[in-house]
Amino acid sequence: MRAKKPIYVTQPYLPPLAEYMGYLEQIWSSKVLTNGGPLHQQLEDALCEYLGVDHIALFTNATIGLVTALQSLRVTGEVITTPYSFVATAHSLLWNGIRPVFVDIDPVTMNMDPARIEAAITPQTTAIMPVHCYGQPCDVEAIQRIADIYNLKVIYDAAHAFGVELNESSVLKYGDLSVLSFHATKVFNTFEGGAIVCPDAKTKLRIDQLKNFGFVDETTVVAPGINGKMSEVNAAMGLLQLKYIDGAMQRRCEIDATYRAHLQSVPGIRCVARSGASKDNFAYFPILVDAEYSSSRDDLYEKLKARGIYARRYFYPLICNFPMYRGLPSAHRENLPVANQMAQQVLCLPIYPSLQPDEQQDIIDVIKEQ
Ligand code: T4K
Repeated sequence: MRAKKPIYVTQPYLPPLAEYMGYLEQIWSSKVLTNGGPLHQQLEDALCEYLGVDHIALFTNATIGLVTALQSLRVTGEVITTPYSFVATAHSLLWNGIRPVFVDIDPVTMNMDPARIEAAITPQTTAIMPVHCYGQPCDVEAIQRIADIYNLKVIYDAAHAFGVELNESSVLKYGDLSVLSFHATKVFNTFEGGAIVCPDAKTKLRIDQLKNFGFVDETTVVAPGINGKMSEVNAAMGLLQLKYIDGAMQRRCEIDATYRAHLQSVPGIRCVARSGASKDNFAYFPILVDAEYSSSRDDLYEKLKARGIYARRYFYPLICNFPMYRGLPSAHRENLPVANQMAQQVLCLPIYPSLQPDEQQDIIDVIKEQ
């Protein structure tokens, strides 16, 4: 059996093109293409309302958002982070001249294990950068307790956590700053894009200056800022996506439930639990393939690929195993047994609103073939 057309791990949600054209006409008529234009301002307001947060600074992508978040809080020295993430998490540290210190993850949530943080703190540690991996909330209370004791900043890489709530409130409110990604592959997309969720207007103002080269007015530059601004065409896509986001998330929820119903009885396949959030976004569908399954994770990955189903091994290889990180003392395999094991077992299955029921059934059938 071969899938009729390629099935990717994700496909962007695309709202009706005719509605997008309406926004383009507005841009053509205003002639404002970027630098904090009207649609950019509208999207910041709309996102604050939708997400239930007070201040948002839009960005050109999450990577530049992470780099700027660290710069805005003047983080230096060492930052404790997770190796089980997309490489942009640690790259944002290197771009600030900061040394990443990797700690292991929890085998159930796949997030940074708070019990490992204290032992990794040194006099050089200034912050913690956890990731809400797959949109699953970190143990935010435990992380904050440690941060308070040692006077550390907490910057969440919330690239996967759009719309996620914990105890009926946005998970983006925890820590000093949270950084979202609006990349094409994300639950909510602006083609490319991202945002920093800020706790107050003063912090947002500094971040807005840093994403605009460090300008505070026409003739004054106060810091070596970057160009991190979101353009009007990206903001327009965001405004349009917001109209349809609840339906898109509902469809993801149904796909998640169907996978769980069909795969829970397959020996050697474990669906990663999604239990932490009071509102979930179903951003990814990771499974863990263990020795009980009839083949290895990589054989299953190749078998799916041969049928036109492009599952992905997020996050293999671990960040700490890339050449620019593997020399760090914290990158040693013995320091990160859980992350190393999960990276060998994980496979993210396709999940996106336009995935058709027969396509999902094909995926399930291939996994069930022994
Ligand atoms: N922190 C975390 C935890 C992250 O996961 C990410 C990004 C970041 C920070 C940085 O965020 P940004 O700076 O990107 O805003 C993808 C994404 O490029 C990346 O944004 C994402 N995480 C990462 C987990 O996945 P790739 O290299 O796997 O993407 P790619 O191009 O192979 O796309 C996957 C599939 O999606 C394709 O097979 C087909 C489909 N696709 C993709 C694109 C780009 C489409 O159908 N249309 C598209 O336009 O990294």
